[in-house]
Amino acid sequence: MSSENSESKILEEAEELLPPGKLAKIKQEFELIDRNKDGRIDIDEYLDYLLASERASLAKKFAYLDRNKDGFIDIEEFLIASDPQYLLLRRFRDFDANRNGVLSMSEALKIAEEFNFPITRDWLEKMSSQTDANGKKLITYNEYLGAVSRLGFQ
Ligand SMILES: [Ca+2]
Ligand SMILES: [Ca+2]
Repeated sequence: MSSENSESKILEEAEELLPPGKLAKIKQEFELIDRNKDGRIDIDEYLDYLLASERASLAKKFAYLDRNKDGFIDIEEFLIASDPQYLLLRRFRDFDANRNGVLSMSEALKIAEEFNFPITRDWLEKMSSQTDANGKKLITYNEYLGAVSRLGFQ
């Protein structure tokens, strides 16, 4: 764009080049961004405009992460947001009463039901490497996470 082109000349030309209505839309957006109406967009006007829409979408994300809707993201909510497996691991530990890192097949299946994982006993037994004193299959945290992620769940 050469500097001798006046604004009206540029707009005239654009009118001819663009499909009807398009220029009006672009002008409207330009004027919206150019808050002090000096016919140019400065860096602050540009950033304010773009950050405003970013703020709206981040505010939505914040509301989603604030699971108990108290207006804050606490460390637990942050953990859940940061590690998709955290909730699952925590549930696993709830069931693992003696904290030895393994669950029975029926406990593992109960968790699957809670999280709506389409996991069958057969599938879990296939992933399991351990048995209890009675020869019944047990599943570890890692085996369980492996079984879940192989089904395409996080
Ligand atoms: Ca301006
Ligand atoms: Ca909260």
